[in-house]
Amino acid sequence: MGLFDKLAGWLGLKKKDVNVLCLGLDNSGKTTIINQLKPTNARTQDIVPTIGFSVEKFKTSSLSFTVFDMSGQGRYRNLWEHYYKECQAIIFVIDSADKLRMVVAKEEMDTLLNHPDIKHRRIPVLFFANKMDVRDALSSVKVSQVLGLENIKDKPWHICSSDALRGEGLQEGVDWLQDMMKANIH
Ligand code: G3D
Repeated sequence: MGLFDKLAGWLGLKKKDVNVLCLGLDNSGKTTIINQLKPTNARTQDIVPTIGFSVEKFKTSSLSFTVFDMSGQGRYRNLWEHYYKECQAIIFVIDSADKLRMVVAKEEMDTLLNHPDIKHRRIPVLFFANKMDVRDALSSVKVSQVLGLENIKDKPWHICSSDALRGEGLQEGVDWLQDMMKANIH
């Protein structure tokens, strides 16, 4: 059962649509996480593997996920930024074992949070410090320090360690995100 099934059911009753963006560098674990989260009856809507840029969308009647890589695709940036306007929640995935690229992840996160379509909105942002099972992976506290999350003052955010292969840590993050989204929907 997808971890978002309950929320999808609740949104269905409320007749509301919610778009969740799942972002992060390539290889951070986005696809693995989303496969665990997406509601069981979600359909893959479109996978658009244009050169250098691919977006995946999953949708149930009420909940949709848009997933894409933020790395190595600088010139496609305007294509992915197009999705910012419609999102109501963000999941940002970090490979806690990839210390070399953590600074790149931070740059991407800063650019995202300063984008005009994101900056002034109180969108909840859930961070997964993924691959916690890898030896030498940074703890969620350390990842949070490297990313400077304490500087995010204008949005609710939360960070969880996760092992997406085993599904560990995902439920805690999803519970937090669902609470935030429910609080925003009347
Ligand atoms: P992406 O969608 O962000 O590009 P993927 O990332 O979900 O495709 O994952 C990239 C690789 O990391 C995959 O390995 C996947 O199995 C692995 N991975 C994802 N999450 C975890 C985790 O929590 N722990 C560990 N150890 N590995 C993880 P492959 O070998 O298939 O490329």
